[in-house]
Amino acid sequence: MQIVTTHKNTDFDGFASVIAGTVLYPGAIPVIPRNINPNVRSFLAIHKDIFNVRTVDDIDLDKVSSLVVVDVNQWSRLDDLRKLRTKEALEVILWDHHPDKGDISANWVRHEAMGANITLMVRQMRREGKPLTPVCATLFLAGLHEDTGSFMFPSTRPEDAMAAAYLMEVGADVNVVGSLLRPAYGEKQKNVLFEMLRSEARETINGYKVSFHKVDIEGHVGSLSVVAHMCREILNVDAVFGIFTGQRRGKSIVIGRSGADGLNVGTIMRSLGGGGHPGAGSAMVDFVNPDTIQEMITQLIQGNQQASVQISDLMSFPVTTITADASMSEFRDVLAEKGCTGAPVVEDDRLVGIISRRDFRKIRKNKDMKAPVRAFMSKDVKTIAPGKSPMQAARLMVKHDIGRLPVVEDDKIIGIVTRSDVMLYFYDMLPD
Ligand SMILES: [Mn+2]
Repeated sequence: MQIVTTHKNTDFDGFASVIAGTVLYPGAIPVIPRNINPNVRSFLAIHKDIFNVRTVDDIDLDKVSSLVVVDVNQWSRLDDLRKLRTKEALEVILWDHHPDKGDISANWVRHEAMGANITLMVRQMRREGKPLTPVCATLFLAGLHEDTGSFMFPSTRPEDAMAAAYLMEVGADVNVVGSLLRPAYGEKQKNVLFEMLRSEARETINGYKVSFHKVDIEGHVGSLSVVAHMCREILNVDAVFGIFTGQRRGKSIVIGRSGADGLNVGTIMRSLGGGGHPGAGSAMVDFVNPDTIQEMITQLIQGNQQASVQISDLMSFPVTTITADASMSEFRDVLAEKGCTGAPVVEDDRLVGIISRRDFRKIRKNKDMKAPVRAFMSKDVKTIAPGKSPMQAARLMVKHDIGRLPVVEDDKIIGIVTRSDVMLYFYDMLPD
């Protein structure tokens, strides 16, 4: 007997991948964990007859000779089927898209980092020319949207969008996808969200706006990840960490959501013993006080950040400067000669202002061209230190509506960073 299964707390990507498994391995029986996400549960309530899924209770484990594992790479996340780990002569086939390597060693593996696991399986079905029903295509598209945050999570790959295009071509219904993914949001979730907003503690860690929310929860509340996601949308911070206590004695559930490229929640959650993607993750932490968890996350973000790109990696140097006494026409010549659009203004090697091409607009009469740069420069110069992040530079530029930031260390200008340097970084086009 061959079975296909996925991780506990099954989401649409996991469930879609199980169904895709039954298409790719005809005859394989779909086995889902007892614990599945509420919106997948309501989907199944309506579509039960179509998919004929079983749970582990319906399966005689002794008869299983082949196990297809999808959208997960760790035995511990497999419900009771993890008992198969020690079974001899069991064939294991693994399909996974999580960037880390787990502990399931398989006879056959397809492991590629993608936004969604279903992407890998749709690509294969397409290659093999497997026909798909519109219902299947719709379910698969729901998995794709959910795991990629509708193609906006940093983990999204071009292949995800290509798989989505194919699914739409073969009849996936985007209206149904929209209603399937509507979050399970009720009275309990609303109370938790209000409590999260009330308990907000915001910090700037290495240039990222991060908010922590320590919330004590009475009884069981599902869909906490949905609430954490909504919380981040409302606060518009780079990352949100909900630290929930009280659900299980002695344990805290930590749920993180990030929208910032360099702040990988999955890595942080793995360090706390959990898992996830760059944009979303969670961990169950034993016997730790919530303040300690916040401290641990803060340190992980700091550590995480040290290896990443700093202003000193993007800045240009040496810097073309101009003296405050130089005339505007000399400044015009410098711009033409150096091909730049502005320059820091110095006096005795000290930074006293900044001037750009735009400042020529202030010139009314011809003789103004003979006036010194100091008369037209802006004296309120914003600078940045070389160790800061591109995100911090971008924030300063937006906040003060400026296009260039001198990079200053020990009162000396060591470089300059412009809008286009920062933009190149964010679009991932920096030369290596
Ligand atoms: Mn997935």
